[in-house]
Amino acid sequence: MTGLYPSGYTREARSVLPPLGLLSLASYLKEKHDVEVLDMMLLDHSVEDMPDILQVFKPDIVGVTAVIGLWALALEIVREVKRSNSSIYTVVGGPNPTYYPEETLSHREIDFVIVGNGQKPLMALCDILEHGWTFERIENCYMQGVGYSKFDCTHSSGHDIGNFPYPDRRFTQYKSYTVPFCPENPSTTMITSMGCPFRCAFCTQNRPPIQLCSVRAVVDEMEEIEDLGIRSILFQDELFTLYRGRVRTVCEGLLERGIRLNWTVKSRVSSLRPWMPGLMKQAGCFNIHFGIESGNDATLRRMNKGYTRENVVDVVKSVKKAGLSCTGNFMLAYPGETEEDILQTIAFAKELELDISQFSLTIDSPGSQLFEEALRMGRRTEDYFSEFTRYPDRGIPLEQFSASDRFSREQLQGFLDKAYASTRTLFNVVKEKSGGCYDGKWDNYAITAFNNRNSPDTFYSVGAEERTVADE
Ligand code: B12
Ligand code: SF4
Repeated sequence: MTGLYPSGYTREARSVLPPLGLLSLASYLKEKHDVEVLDMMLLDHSVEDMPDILQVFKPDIVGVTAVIGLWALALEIVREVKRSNSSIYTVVGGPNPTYYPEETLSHREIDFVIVGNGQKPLMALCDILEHGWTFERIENCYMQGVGYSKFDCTHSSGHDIGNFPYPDRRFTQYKSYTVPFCPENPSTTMITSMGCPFRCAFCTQNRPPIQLCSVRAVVDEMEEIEDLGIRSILFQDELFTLYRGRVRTVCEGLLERGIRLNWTVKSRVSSLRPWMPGLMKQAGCFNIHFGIESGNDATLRRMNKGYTRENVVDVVKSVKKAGLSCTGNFMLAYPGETEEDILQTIAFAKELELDISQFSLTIDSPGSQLFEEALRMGRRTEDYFSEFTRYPDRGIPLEQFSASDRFSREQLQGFLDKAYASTRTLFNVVKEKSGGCYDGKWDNYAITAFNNRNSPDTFYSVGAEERTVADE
């Protein structure tokens, strides 16, 4: 089986990160099946390369990861696989099919859709297809042509990330992943928990259950990463600092075993304990990333953030005092905000003197409380991600994303421009690290992910992911 990770950004200005989902699946499947993972983003492959790729790998099954932003591209890949060789089985999994399985399966080129953590259903599917057994119902797996009355994602504890082997990074060219803001490269990503118990109104990551890897598994995985010659790790946990005892034991484990890696985590202003930055620094942490979101206390309250501007100032100070760098994410044009409120947030980001600031326009993501409110108030009438999953060619214009209807498209763009021009951003880091030579456009600033590619004037702004994911 070959797992494909679609490519979607222009090369120069981005950090390419390993496809943890596919690597986790490959680690599990390799015990019984021949598996290859192709990171099309890393290798700069396009859909047009598919026929040649299939010639090389000669797969029986092709699995593709789908997140909403790259869904149009993922679907094109599946179509190209079927055009090149209709006898290859196509399987699609990942966050977007998990949220929208029925819409995903509405595309005839997809033979199977797997929801939730894919290890067990994918193994069962590969076993069946390999032995030529007739397809019987596999939990969390849906087959084309079968009329399902409902689509559910069952999550028993048997599906928790902690029950499966950690990702085997050797399935891709792991030394080729570099991240400009990491102190040393190569870099990789790691995830040790999924989910978050908080209830920020704009977020979709607070769905149960919370899944955790054991402390021992975390430290073992980091040791293997160090042995591979990788130097830095970006933790992708929504909230690494959620369980204090766990943070302490991971740090102590790293110190005891003498593991010297650079790492960065996402935290929440209200969940960082005063002792954490110092101990984390000793254990190799170089940066903490917060979803600060706003410089306006009224907006913070409406977001359900559970902290104030003043708390932010104290936490950022404590992080810097410990010698760590600090990254902050901000959301602009939250529903109810005036221009003055937005400018206050931009000014606050500047005042905090963060090492990196990231800004995004507020969207009311389906699945969030904000979206439910928009439905109740009649501002939304449909789940636009569901529509996009069914009809990706139509794209989603920026105006449709914005959760605020107070501003024109030009004004929204103006806020982003102002925010990025007046603070230190990732673009500055790339420029500095290249000795000032890098003069490209910071393309994360306007990701063309959701575009109908024929209409270049629609775009999805930076950090949508952080905005919904994370209290970084
Ligand atoms: C790391 C990350 C990124 C990285 C991706 C790096 C990479 N190469 O993977 C970066 C920063 C580039 C990124 C970007 C975006 N991201 Co992102 N990201 C995440 C994050 C924080 C962790 C993903 C991860 O590694 N998980 C760990 C692995 C083990 O889990 P997994 O990927 O879910 O995989 C499991 C299952 O999904 C399934 N599975 C996955 N793939 C496949 C494939 C097959 C064939 C099968 C059968 C099963 C299967 O099995 C896996 C193992 O159990 C998640 C949030 C989260 N906690 O998951 C958001 C998340 C995936 N991102 C999201 C979004 C929206 C985006 C963007 C579109 C944002 C934007 N501004 O454009 C872009 C898309 C572009 C892109 N390249 O992905 C959404 C997706 C929502 C959706 N409906 O699809 C998420 C869920 C966050 C959220 N709730 O908003 N992201
Ligand atoms: S924004 Fe962060 S803290 Fe808030 S619910 Fe989402 S993941 Fe949790």
